[in-house]
Amino acid sequence: MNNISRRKALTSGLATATGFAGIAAAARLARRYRLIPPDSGGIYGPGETLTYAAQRILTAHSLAREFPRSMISKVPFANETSPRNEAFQRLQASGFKDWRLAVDGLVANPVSFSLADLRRLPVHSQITEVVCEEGWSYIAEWIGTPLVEVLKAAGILPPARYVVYFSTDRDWWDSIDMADALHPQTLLTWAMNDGDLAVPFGGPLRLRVPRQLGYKSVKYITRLTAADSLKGFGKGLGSASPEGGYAWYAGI
Ligand SMILES: Nc1nc2c(c(=O)[nH]1)N[C@H]1C(S)=C(S)[C@@H](COP(=O)(O)O)O[C@H]1N2
Ligand SMILES: [Mo]
Repeated sequence: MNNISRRKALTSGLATATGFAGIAAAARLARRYRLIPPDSGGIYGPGETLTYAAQRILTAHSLAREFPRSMISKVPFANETSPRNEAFQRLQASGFKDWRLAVDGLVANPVSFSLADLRRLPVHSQITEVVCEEGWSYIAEWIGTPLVEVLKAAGILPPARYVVYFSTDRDWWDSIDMADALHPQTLLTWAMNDGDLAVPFGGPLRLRVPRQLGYKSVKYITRLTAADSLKGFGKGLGSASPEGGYAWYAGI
């Protein structure tokens, strides 16, 4: 089926799928088109599947809202994060010159980038909002290297369906599907507003995923893995968030 008729079949299917039986029907449809999120099991599973599948069909390429410069928050709010470990502090003491971003998994050339390497790739900036599930938000300009550029440089391979990303905070890891990984606003951010990305905001390197809630924008990124399945990571639910009761897919 071509993309448009596939999309039509899927949206009309999901649209008529209302109510109890409907959710099961939508889940069957989603499975057929491989739109099953990794946290599809359990009580909330059918709802997660419905949300993710419907969002992907209707808005796979849409842009997160961008704001004018005049709306940048005067006092951006850095959420409290867990204490940095010693290795992080050593890297910070030398101005992060030895910070590395490793890219591996389903790529033709596993590579490791320094921050200087990243800055030599095409640069993108956007003024978007960080939205926390706890109800607060702020707007800032984010400047960095689109994730797609890094994936291209590493030679991402066709079987890849997800990018899993890891932080120096071991409890913080997450993943996104290829629609978000290749999206122009998904940004390996190394600068914010008028300067380098400060540590409380995730410096030296944060993955900003502005089409999803703040918790998907993990700070202190050190490694990316391209994978065809999320089963082998953590408890197999796609990220640390569903392990703690939040949705894997957190589209806004
Ligand atoms: N490494 C790491 N990344 C993180 C967090 C964290 O505690 N550690 N908190 C997440 C949550 S829940 C939110 S809402 C945003 C908050 O971003 P901010 O600190 O820039 O406001 O960062 C996300 N990324
Ligand atoms: Mo959050």
